[in-house]
Amino acid sequence: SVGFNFNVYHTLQEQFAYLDGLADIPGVTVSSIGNSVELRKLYKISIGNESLPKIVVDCGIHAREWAAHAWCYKLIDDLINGGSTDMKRIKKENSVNWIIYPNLNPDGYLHTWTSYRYWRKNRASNLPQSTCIGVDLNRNYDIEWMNAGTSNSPCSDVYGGPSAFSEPESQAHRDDMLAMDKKLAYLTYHAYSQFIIYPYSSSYAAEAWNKVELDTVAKAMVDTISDTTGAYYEYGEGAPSFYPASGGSDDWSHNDSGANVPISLTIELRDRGQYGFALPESQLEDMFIENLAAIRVRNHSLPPS
Ligand code: 0X9
Ligand code: ZN
Repeated sequence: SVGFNFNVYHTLQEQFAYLDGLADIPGVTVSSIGNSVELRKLYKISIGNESLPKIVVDCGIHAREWAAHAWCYKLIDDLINGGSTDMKRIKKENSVNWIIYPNLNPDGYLHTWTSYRYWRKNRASNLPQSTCIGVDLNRNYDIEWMNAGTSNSPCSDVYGGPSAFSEPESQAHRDDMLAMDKKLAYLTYHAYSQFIIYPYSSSYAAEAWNKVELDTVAKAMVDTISDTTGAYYEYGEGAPSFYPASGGSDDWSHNDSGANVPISLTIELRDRGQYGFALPESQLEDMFIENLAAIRVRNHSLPPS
């Protein structure tokens, strides 16, 4: 990671070079869970002993949300190097195996660098139905698929795809999640809004079995953020407090017909709309500080580095 500046946005090539460089570090495993539509790797980073309970984190389901990708790289670095040079933190946090998918939509991300900064979806061809490209991966999971806040038009930015789990990116994520045991939490990072969302978003009727616990954790996270940098984040149940939108990775991960992870949250990172997806790099440092604190509110409380 020598030379990798976490406080700036990186090209896909730089991201992949950084990830490949992690393979030499003891206690860190770098793998690929499959390929994207355009056959790029879907990286998975495991930090800590793989027999331990897991906290699963992903970033970059939506291509244009660059704050999220930046966050995953910072988290990886903090888990490996935070605290000291002799991996003191990795040892202290060895009650958890951290699983991080730092970029679940690499084709879309590349497109935001080369062609169109505000691309959201993957880069699936929708031929012969349409010449419009892409499926919204966060409408493609099998949880009330195509029910709400989504579209069956391939030209829409919230196109849910021809069927649930039609996309190689969501399929690979599903298969890897289902293959892992002892999952304590699933945290999927998006931008922007400064909002922590818990299930369900898929409909107003659906209710998480542990809604009280989810609400308590989300509140603790936003309080920690506020105490750390003073940033104002909101929190709440998806459909009523954010908006209804079905087929999301958070709801699928929580549901017992999906990955069955008790704590499942979408964290919408900075900002609240001033710069939106084009968050200035100058805000990344504070965003990291507040979210490094927030992600540790639960079992593994360590001071932020
Ligand atoms: O609409 C989304 O997919 C997320 N917001 S974003 O602006 N990053 O696109 C919110 C996802 C909340 N969870 C579900 N709708 N399941
Ligand atoms: Zn998003």
